[in-house]
Amino acid sequence: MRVHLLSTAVAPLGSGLGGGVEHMVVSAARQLHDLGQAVQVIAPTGSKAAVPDLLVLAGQLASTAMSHGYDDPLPIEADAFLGEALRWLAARVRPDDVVLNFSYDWLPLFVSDFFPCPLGTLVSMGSLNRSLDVEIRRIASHRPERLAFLSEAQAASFGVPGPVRLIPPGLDLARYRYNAHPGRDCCWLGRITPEKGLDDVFAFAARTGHAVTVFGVMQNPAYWDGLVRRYPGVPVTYGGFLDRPALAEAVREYRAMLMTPKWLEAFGIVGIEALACGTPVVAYRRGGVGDYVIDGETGWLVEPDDLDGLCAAVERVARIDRARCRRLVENRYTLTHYGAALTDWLRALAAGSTDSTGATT
Ligand code: HBI
Repeated sequence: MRVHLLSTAVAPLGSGLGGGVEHMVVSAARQLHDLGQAVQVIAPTGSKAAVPDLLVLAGQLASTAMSHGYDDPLPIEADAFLGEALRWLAARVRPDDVVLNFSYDWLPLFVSDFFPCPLGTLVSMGSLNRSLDVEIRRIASHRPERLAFLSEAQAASFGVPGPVRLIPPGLDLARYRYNAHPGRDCCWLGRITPEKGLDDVFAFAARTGHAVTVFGVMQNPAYWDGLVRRYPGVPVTYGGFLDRPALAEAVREYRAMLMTPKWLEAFGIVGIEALACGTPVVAYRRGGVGDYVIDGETGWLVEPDDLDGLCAAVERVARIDRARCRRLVENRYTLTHYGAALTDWLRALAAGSTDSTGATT
């Protein structure tokens, strides 16, 4: 069996524009390789990743699924990267190979019915578009082993009946050093774009005077500039787009991480990166964060968009035991957990079981 990992089609690996999915693809390749699988990653031209076998293919990148309305038709370009990649794969895979698709797009879901080998999709975002929802629900009902999700809240957004297979990301804990004594105030991490809710961070800092360092790829500079103009003099600073090792070193210095998404964040990998260093997370109760932010134990959950609640919760972060935060990641979100979950999924895909949890029925 050869395992082919199809990366997100929105951006090259290494650009940061693929968000947490970039981390999931690269760490999946490394883990499966270490477990003895023959693995190949297929990603758009320009990709850079330290994986055993990286194949880059040319083709139009996909426009982000966030840019279309729920009922909009989805664009498909004749020379789309995804079309090229699927054509390349269809011509070469053997029946006992498996394709793991990390792109959140209609085409790989659709072709999975006719593909010459099992093709599973790790769904990386919540419900955004009707055509994708229909396809995901259809696969969930007739080939459930071909789907995996990041969190229960995300799976529920598609109206997929449970139980579902969950494969949350895993971290290399050696890279995240625990810190019991942080010296800095608050941090925020994510692509700088409206759906991540940076507005609320500026409003929070303006109201409380807490300093916030913002890390992440500057996807939408006009959005950032607008916020800086709207909130003159507030203690929010841009810390740049750091690579993951540098980020791990930075995040451990903060007393709290804020997560203020305006959309259903499927998981929010930055949240477990913070916890891995002992940094508690103060987050809106929206999407996958509820899986690892345990109210009063690993941080505080705030009702979505409740700015007063956010301000009050940050004042309570000293009550959180930082060692407990680290332990949660050790118990659930290591590379070992991730590799085991992926291996189990490969087994289910190869067996063609009909139960989404992997049990053959
Ligand atoms: N949009 N069309 C499309 N396909 C994706 O795979 C995709 C996306 N938007 C965002 C996204 N993936 C996520 O990976 C974000 O983490 C960037």
